Amino acid sequence: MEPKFCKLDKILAPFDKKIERKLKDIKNLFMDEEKAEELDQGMIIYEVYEMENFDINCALTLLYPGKVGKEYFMTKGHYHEKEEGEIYFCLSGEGILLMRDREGKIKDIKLEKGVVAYVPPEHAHRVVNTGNEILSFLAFYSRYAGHDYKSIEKEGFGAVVIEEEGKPVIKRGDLK
Ligand code: PAN
Ligand code: ZN
Repeated sequence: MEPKFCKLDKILAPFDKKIERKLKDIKNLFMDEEKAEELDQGMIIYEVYEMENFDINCALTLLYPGKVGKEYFMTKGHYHEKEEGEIYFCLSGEGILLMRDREGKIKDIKLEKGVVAYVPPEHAHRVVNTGNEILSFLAFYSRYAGHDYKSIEKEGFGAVVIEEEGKPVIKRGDLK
């Protein structure tokens, strides 16, 4: 097992894996799917740079600012397949970390530079960019945690973050 390092110069470098999510990949997550169809499908909503290690992975997410209608850009959101928690560390921007337990109860933490947040096991998590600049954050999680996207795709998250009178508002309920 060799020690390894990454440099945080906008991206983790050298990183092992890069994921790009474009609007076309996640348009079905937004409430107003018609509006999503009207926008540029090739627009990048977020990028993830992952450093894979022996047991603990580290990933940098760059989530771009923007909205589909009133709804802010966001990540897909997932549960971990194993009962594993995760640490988020916000580097820049403004946003909301949404968490949903298995009963559908929603919790949230405001993200801004310097916030370290713990996502408990059995909580789906999604990040929403409520600001005008890139929201960047690091995530630290078990390499063996696994990502379950299907449950959220099937059940929905149960909360959306929309802009009302220029401010982000979390709407809970039987929403997407
Ligand atoms: C993060 C997320 C990253 C992208 O690294 O994977 O922000 O979000 P989605 O995976 O929901 O598309 C994390 O939570 N890792 O476990
Ligand atoms: Zn995660």
